[in-house]
Order: sequence, then C-alpha cells, then structure tokens
Amino acid sequence: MELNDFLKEKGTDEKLSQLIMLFSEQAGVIKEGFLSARGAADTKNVYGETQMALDKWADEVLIDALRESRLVRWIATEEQPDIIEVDGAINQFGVTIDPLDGSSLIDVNLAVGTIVGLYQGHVLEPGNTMVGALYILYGPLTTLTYTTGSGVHEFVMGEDGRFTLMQENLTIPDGKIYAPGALRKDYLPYHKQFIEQLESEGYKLRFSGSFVADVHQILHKGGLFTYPAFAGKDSGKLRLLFEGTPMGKMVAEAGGAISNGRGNLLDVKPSSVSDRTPIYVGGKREIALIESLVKGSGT
Ligand code: AFP
Repeated sequence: MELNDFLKEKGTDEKLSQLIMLFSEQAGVIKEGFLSARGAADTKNVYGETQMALDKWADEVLIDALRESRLVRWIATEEQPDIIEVDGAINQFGVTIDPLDGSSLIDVNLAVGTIVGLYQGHVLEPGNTMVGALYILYGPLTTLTYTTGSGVHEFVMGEDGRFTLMQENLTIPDGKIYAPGALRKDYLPYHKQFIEQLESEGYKLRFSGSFVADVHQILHKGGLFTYPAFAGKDSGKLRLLFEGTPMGKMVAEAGGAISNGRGNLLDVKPSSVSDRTPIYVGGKREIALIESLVKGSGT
C-alpha cells in the first residue's frame, strides 16, 4: 500500500498527512542530489561557484519546499542558528530537521538520513508534546519510517520515487546490540559500569557514526544506542531537538524508551535550538539499567 493511502486508511489528520507526504517527496530530491554531487566531484560543480556540502544543500532543499508549501509556521534545522518563521503559513505546525545526519559518512558511502520532528505549534517544547516524527534512511534502500502516535510504520521507496508499506506497527524486540558513542577513556564511572555490564552479557558492538542508521538498527534488532555525557562534556555531543527527541519519540512509540540517564528525555523542555544532551535510546530494560546506575552513583 502506498504511503498516501496508508495515511488515509489510518485516519491521519489531513494537514499532518500533507506534511509527511512533502517530506516523502523531498526524499527523492535528496537522493538525486547524492548522484549529482558524485558527478560534480569529477567535473566542476552543480550547485554554484563553490561546491556546497550536501548537508547544507539538503537543508536548503527542505527549507525551500516547506516555505513554498506554507504547511508549517516554524522551521528549526540543525544547520540554522535561528528558528525560521514562514510568511503566510496556513498551519501552526513546527518542525525540527536534521537534513543529513551522519553526513561525514557520505564520502565513504555508508547510510545517512534525514530526521524530522513534528509539533502542533512551536518547537521549543518537550518531545512528549510532538504530534509525530519521521526519518528517511538512505541506505541500500531508501526507507521512510514515521509515527503519529498510533504505531511506527516503515515504507520503502520504489523506482518511481513513491513509498510503499514495508512493515506496519514496528516494535522493538529484545536484542543484544550496543552502539556506544564517545571515547572509552572519557567514560564517567556509571557509564563505564553500564557498558561493562552490557559487554559481560554478550552485547555486540555496532556503531557506524550515523545516529539515524544506528538507531534504525536498534529499532529493528533491539539493544541500545548511547552517546553519553563524558569527561569535560556534561551534555554529551548530540542535539536534543534534532536527534534526541524525534528518534526518541519513534523508539518510545515502538515500545522502547529514551533517557538522558536521569529520566525520560521526552519530558525535557529545550531552552534553545542548540541544546545538547546525553542520550540512551533502545530497549526498556537497558534504559532502566542505566537510570539505576546513574541514580546509584549519586552524581
Ligand atoms: P555528522 O552529521 O557531522 O556526521 O555527525 C554525526 C553524529 O551527530 C551522529 O549521527 C553520530 O552518532 C555521531 O555524530 C558520531 O560522533 P563521533 O564522530 O564522535 O563518533
């Protein structure tokens, strides 16, 4: 079944459906961009005088499409310092966008993705107020996974650029994969204990350097992704609004959880678009374990 028909069948709010469809259409444009950029690397360049990094280019593509559609009022993206307010917006939605997460992996042809958070209004609100989230993963296949609060559903792009249903109502299984960010030498004591416990239980290492791809794998196979607080960096590396909350919403809707080590990350109200946060996302068992270790550490 095609994405558009599925959204209708699920009784998804019409305006929200239009927004999800807009992102699904832009996925094709971004995918084309990978090919054009490859061509440009051998010749001059397709985007202008100076070749633009693909993440900056994808950012412009998505912002332009949203401005033109006027489907949202607020746009926050990882590439922009300020929240954009769209002139003449016909809806009050807010969106957060990481246009190309894992972009440093493009030149070695590993999976990267676009992550989107969907809000009823302004985006500087806790993740648990989101009306939905989606991500597009550019791997061997291009997939779009979304939730609007009633299940997590995955679609695959066909040759015609349209998305058809691959898996309905995804749920995170029990699994023994761990994807640990940060350098081991910088681990804080509770985190070191946590990782050692997972390793003693036989968890296998899977860390690609693309958060969206790594969390996608965890969603399908179980286990845990973490980019923790580390020595000298209490807030870790990843961005709350662009990486944490949308992927957290997705995993939570699939029966997992997301935490900053102290509590549910989806309860945290951002203070600005640039907030960073420690992240633990995956199965409920793993999240309960890290929260108890952090609590026990008294830090
Ligand atoms: P880029 O989008 O700049 O490649 O950053 C990717 C990322 O934000 C996230 O997707 C990865 O999990 C994380 O950084 C990897 O960080 P390290 O390079 O420190 O392992």
